[in-house]
Amino acid sequence: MNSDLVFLEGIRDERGLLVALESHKNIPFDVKRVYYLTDLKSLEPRGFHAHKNLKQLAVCLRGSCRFILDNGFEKKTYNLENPTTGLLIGSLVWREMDQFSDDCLILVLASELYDENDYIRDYEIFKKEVSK
Ligand code: T46
Repeated sequence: MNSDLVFLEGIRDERGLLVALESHKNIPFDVKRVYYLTDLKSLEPRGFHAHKNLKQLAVCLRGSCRFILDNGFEKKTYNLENPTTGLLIGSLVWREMDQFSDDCLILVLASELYDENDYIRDYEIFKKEVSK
């Protein structure tokens, strides 16, 4: 799978924790877009799509959540609950997110600007795309 957890080294001192995210240092792409998800509902799963080209790094800055990634051949579940753990999500990976804690805050860094044409929202079309 072209997706995995990455450890994001932080700098901790008596004042708290600072984690720096830098393109081509701990993020393997140029960051063109940043967004965050909050006010999530534990019973309202999200995702259910893949992207043709987009690569992303998701970090659960506060609280916890679950990502289920599927490359069409293999499915993996990741529990994110730590601001020093990032989940790199490659292109052509179907994602579903759920089990959001009430305080969950997810930061996402993306390799491309928002483009609805990059989405594959139909699982059967996704399966055909990865089987090419
Ligand atoms: C992913 C997870 C973690 C924008 O206008 N700009 C944006 O940058 C994004 C990401 C979304 N939108 C619009 C598109 C929809 O009308 O916001 C609405 C919700 O987006 P979406 O249904 O894609 O949200 P999620 O939470 O299902 O998925 C998003 C990302 O799309 C996805 O790539 O990995 O967050």
